[in-house]
Amino acid sequence: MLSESRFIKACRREPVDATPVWFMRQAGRYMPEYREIRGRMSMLEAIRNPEVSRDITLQPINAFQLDAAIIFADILTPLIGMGIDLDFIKGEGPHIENPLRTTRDIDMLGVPAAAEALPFALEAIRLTAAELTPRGIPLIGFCGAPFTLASYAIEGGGSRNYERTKGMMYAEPAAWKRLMDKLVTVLSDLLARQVEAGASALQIFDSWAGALSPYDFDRYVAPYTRQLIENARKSNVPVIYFSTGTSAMLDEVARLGSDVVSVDWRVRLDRAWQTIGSDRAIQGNLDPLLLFAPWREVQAQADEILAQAGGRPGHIFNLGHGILPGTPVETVARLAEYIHEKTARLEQVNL
Ligand code: 1CP
Repeated sequence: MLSESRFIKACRREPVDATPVWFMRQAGRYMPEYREIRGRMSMLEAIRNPEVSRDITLQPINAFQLDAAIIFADILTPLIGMGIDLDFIKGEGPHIENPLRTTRDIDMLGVPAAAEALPFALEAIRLTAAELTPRGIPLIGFCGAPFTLASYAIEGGGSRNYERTKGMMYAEPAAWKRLMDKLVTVLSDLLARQVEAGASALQIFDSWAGALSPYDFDRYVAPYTRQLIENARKSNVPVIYFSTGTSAMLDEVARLGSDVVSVDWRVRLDRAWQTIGSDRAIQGNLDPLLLFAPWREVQAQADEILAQAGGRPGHIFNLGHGILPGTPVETVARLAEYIHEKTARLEQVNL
């Protein structure tokens, strides 16, 4: 049934009645309903409570015309089960008390099964899919990519220059390989279990891959990311690879083998598609900052993206990165509606 949904059809490059839309980080602080829940509990408490996770996941689905939901969780929670002491600090973001600094730290990391380390995450997917399936809306399961997760685990939080991460990569290649292999094992299991629990598609977030040169990406990172994608595709659901800042190495990105490539706004969608190849679906690519602009500007730039997609099957409208806190809710609502209206009309014209 969900294979007939716009979103899944577009992932498979089948024709659709209107371009599907969802927004990365569509559940979050810009929504008053979300702030209300977070006023009562911490980020980790919310993630560890399957009913709360379900309720937050459904908030944007109930508020806007979206064609897919993404489970409320975080890319960093799998690190906890591996032995990393993670917390989310208010106003600062993720913080790790015991970052990986030595090869011994890497050897000490556990490789737990998702069913043991993240039972709440799988239960949240079961509860959410039970609500969404009758409504015909697919649920996206996700994980972080090995490089992006390693960067948090090694730096201890967000980073500007990734000094320690690259330092480990260059100076301790054998330990780096062991770390990447452990992450691929943990993440492959997590993705497979998410599909078993009811996820209809999988997205791999490689938010910081753009910090790498094409050489480093190919040599130190891509083999592991490719392996993760290959493992994920065995679950027979579409796999989306998302990254930012990678527009100068989209050929390398395409070679990772995902069904859908998510691109940011630093590249024209039509050029990105040319590089990636017409045998792949493409997701993107409005600058999330545009949602703060007057509607005429949002509309003009959304029109431009749709024109670049050119009505070809396999376009999923999204942002190039997550919705920012403070984004006007009305613009999010209006944009989702507008994409549907505009592309439904386009199809009639084409007929
Ligand atoms: O709708 C959704 O997408 C919600 C589910 C979700 C997802 C897919 C959350 C909830 N986080 C993520 C992925 C995630 N987490 C990524 C990849 C996507 C991206 O690049 O935006 C990354 C890098 C993280 C790490 C993380 N978690 C950050 C970024 C810090 C940095 O280094 O810049 C932050 C601030 C968090 C906390 C977090 N996770 C999710 C939310 C809604 C929040 C904010 C918590 C809050 O303030 O209430």
